[in-house]
Amino acid sequence: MSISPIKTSSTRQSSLVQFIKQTPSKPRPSTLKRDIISSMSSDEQPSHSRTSKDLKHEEEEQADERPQKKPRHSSPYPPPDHPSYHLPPSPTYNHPFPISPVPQSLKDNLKFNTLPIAINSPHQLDLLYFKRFIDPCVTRELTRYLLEELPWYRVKYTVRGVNINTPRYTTVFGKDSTDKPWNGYKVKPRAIPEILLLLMREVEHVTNSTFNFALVNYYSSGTDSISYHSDSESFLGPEPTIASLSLGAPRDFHLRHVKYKELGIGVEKMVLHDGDMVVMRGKTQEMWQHAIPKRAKAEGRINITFRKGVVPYATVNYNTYNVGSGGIYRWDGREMKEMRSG
Ligand SMILES: O=C(O)CCC(=O)C(=O)O
Repeated sequence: MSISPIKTSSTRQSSLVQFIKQTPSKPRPSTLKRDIISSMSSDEQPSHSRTSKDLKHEEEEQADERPQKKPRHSSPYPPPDHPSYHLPPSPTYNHPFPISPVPQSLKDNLKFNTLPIAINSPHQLDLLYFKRFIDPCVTRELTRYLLEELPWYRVKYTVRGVNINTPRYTTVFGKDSTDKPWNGYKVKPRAIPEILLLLMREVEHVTNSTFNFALVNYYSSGTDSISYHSDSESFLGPEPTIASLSLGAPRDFHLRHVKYKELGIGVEKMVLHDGDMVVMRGKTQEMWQHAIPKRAKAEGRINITFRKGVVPYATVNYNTYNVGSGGIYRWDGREMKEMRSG
């Protein structure tokens, strides 16, 4: 892989040197035209909506040129020889209640922007950013479907005697890539629902990766958040690729280097909008932490991450911290309501 410096055409000079990576062509699109890193204060515009007229114009042109793609094959279910996701005994395996079939209108309108912008820094931040990866014509219906159909949890757990209330709704589907059978776990791994498989198939294609977990967060307001962490869990293997989709209201996404104080590296700030996808690759998880900080005001936002767990503990960990042992919440059209048990 060769790395060559590029000059920025932006009106604002980033404090970081900017690089464009010549990524392997297969099957990543070869049109990684620009490489943008934002080093800005939180009240500035994100790099993808800079006010520079030229840049905006260029982005609009690029958006117009983007091929809008339909999903590639008719079945959402991965083939039996999928390298990461071993098919569950049934498509609804261990779902706590039936998930309605995906409406045909939703399937028909699912289209994707497959052209990313590479975001890299000399400090081993390695991201791909797909602006409006999911076509805006379908994100509303998709968001509502996920809110209404998925089982949600507000997980409580204890770490070294401290009680933690997870400050967001969570849920998870999938199983690690080992041959351990689906019914061989104390926790109950749950089949990935059809809608998430449809998304996963497209994400796998554009990232040249395979996945076996879909973790879903719902931030119901600005007080819901996720604090700085990295997903460098050993159960994902070295240099994991994690694809992260956003639906609904915009939220700030912050990244900081693990040695940001010692090295004097500023926080990198982006705003993630409805339909956007960020793919974290390479050493990003090892060298950087990310967060969705609390905000005084924010509407609801869903986040879906696709990941690949490589040992059984991935299944145990993800279910423990995203499903837990408490009650199930369902969306009633206005808000989350805890289901009555029994
Ligand atoms: O909501 C997001 O964009 C980030 C989610 C995240 O960091 C996580 O689930 O580990």
